[in-house]
Amino acid sequence: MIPIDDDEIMLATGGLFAPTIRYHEGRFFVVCTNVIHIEGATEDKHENFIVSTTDIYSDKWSDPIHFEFNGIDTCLFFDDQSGKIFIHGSASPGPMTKIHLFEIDLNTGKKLSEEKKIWDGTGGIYPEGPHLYKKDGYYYLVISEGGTFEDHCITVARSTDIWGPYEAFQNNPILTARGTDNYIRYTGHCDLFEDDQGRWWGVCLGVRKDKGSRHIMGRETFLTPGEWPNGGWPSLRQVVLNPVLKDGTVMARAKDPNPFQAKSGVDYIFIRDAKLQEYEFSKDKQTITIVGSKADLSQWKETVAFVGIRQRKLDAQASVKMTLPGDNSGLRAGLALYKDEHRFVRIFYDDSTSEMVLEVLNRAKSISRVQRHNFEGKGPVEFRMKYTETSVIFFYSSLERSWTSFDAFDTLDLTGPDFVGPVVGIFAISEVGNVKVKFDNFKVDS
Ligand code: 6LW
Repeated sequence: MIPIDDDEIMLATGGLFAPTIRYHEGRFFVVCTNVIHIEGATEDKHENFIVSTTDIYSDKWSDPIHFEFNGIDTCLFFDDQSGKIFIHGSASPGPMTKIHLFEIDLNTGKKLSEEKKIWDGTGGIYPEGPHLYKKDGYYYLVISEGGTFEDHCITVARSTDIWGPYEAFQNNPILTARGTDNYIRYTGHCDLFEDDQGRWWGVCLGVRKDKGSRHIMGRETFLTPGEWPNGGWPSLRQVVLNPVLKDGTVMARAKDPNPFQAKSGVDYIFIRDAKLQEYEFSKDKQTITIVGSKADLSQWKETVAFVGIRQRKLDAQASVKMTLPGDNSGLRAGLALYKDEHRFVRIFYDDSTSEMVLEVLNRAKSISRVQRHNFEGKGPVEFRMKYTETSVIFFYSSLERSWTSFDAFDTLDLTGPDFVGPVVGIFAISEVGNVKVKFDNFKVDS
């Protein structure tokens, strides 16, 4: 647990940190870091790797090419001047991480040069998220500083030599929401790109933080317009929900249904290394049968019989129908709004007490609440979760009982300094072992 500003606590964060996508000579590359916490160790283990594909929508990627780098936020740069390929990243240890660079053999992951520090930012903590660009004869290095939350910002430096020395822009940061009461805050970790009309944009992380400090979705990805004059420095507009471009165009979210629909099942998320042999998905992905795990959501060592989809909207709903496997299954199974092993809310059927249960847990805020309803139903049970920016309410119904709800809870109960937002998932826990639970029509609005 890491204390953060205004005595909030950031809980252990691990797994895949910020990936970068790059395109070069017909191939898409994703470079990323899997951050592993080793119990009792003071340093995280950083597994850096590159995967690639010629068709980004094919869902067919190469095996990972691993490479040695003690840090996160690795990014690829293809230098048209030298024909060389470079990795740059945020080298540990923190909080004063450094931006390092080295040449790499993309086929083997082997370092082809020594690894050198090229910049340590403008003095903010955690210089990270480095992205190199070549423009008008300069190498531009855009990074994030200030840490993930209130002080997050974007700074830039440039050099005529990729190895430096890099000269910092006099008017850094080029993007930050610190010290404002904007709705969109914690903006940082930005990648710049030019669209096919020659307009520059920044795609960055941030949160939607309401006046009550709720930001249940955690960090989301935002797009903001920028400028990058020839020979000059890049600039970015403060991130707002619907930016108005110079030509008067108002940028708005894609109309529902969202055209960016993932192929069914490709957005399923599991907890740690799932035992996929214990999941059965029907061809149309509408029926999911899972074998209950002994490990519960609240522990952090083993995988759990859980499969979910990221919550993508503030005001929406999720639902699923569950068929109970019969008596003495020792089963606890249902629908969860899950952030991590310390923070989740779940509605579930408890076979050992024949009750419907709502559990709200957030160890970082010392919140632990349970509500129980007697439930004698035997047929299929339907669960529903309706959520808005400020509150969530869980319902259940069965052949024997019409829709019944538990008390709504404030999203502030699950809000906290974290990297990502919640996952809505189905789960099945059983001490008995080999208890199969069938879920139908699992839907999360997107
Ligand atoms: C990302 C790092 C960060 O790797 O968050 O806030 C990490 N900064 O740059 C996860 O997105």
